[in-house]
Amino acid sequence: MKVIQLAGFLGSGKTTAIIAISRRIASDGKKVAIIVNEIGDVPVDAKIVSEYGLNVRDIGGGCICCELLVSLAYTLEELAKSHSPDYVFIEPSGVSIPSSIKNGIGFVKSFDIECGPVIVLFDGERGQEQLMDEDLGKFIKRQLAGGDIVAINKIDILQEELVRSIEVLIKTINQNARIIRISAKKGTGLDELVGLIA
Ligand SMILES: Nc1nc2c(ncn2[C@@H]2O[C@H](COP(=O)(O)OP(=O)(O)OP(=O)(O)O)[C@@H](O)[C@H]2O)c(=O)[nH]1
Ligand SMILES: [Mg+2]
Repeated sequence: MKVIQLAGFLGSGKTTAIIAISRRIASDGKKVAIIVNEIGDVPVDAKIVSEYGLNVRDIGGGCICCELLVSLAYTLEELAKSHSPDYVFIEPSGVSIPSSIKNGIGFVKSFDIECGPVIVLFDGERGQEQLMDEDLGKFIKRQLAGGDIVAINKIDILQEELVRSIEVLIKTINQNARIIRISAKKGTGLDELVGLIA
């Protein structure tokens, strides 16, 4: 069971990307499960995701990178026992810290679990403006720094020049990440992304 975290700030396209990637992997005959973390009361995203016939667990009422880290470990164990999926995608809330969740996955030791790469989505439409805000910018940088793969999303609505400047910017924040371009909505770049995680 390979566990892949797909992080990114609010509205960066996590749910759209997870559905698109999961459907690709599932169509190859692999079993996929998804864990969604919603801070608010209503697990809207979990409902959306389960409509696609994917196995979904929703952890609500708090953040899985802090107070609900144990719930995450428990949910992973439960999923492994009940469904033994090949892949589990985690959509943390938009305000979570990827490295903390990675540590939480490390707590799960009772079965065969492989920690896959951490993917951080960068919102190509709003991310540059968000980075310019002092506090928000610091937070988004911290998220980006935690990614093994940084995927610049929404390239379907971006000019080439802008995408290039975003790539340069991300390299200054995270020298080690593999930076790719995707459109979760149109499917561009998703084969490459699946190739990097599968
Ligand atoms: N143009 C464009 N819009 C996108 C793309 N991916 C996502 N969106 C849009 O961005 C908005 C947010 O997408 P979501 O997938 O809900 O983003 P999210 O990161 O899950 O959002 P939260 O869970 O609320 O943090 C929606 O209106 C999507 O349709 C993309 O590749 N291109
Ligand atoms: Mg979402």
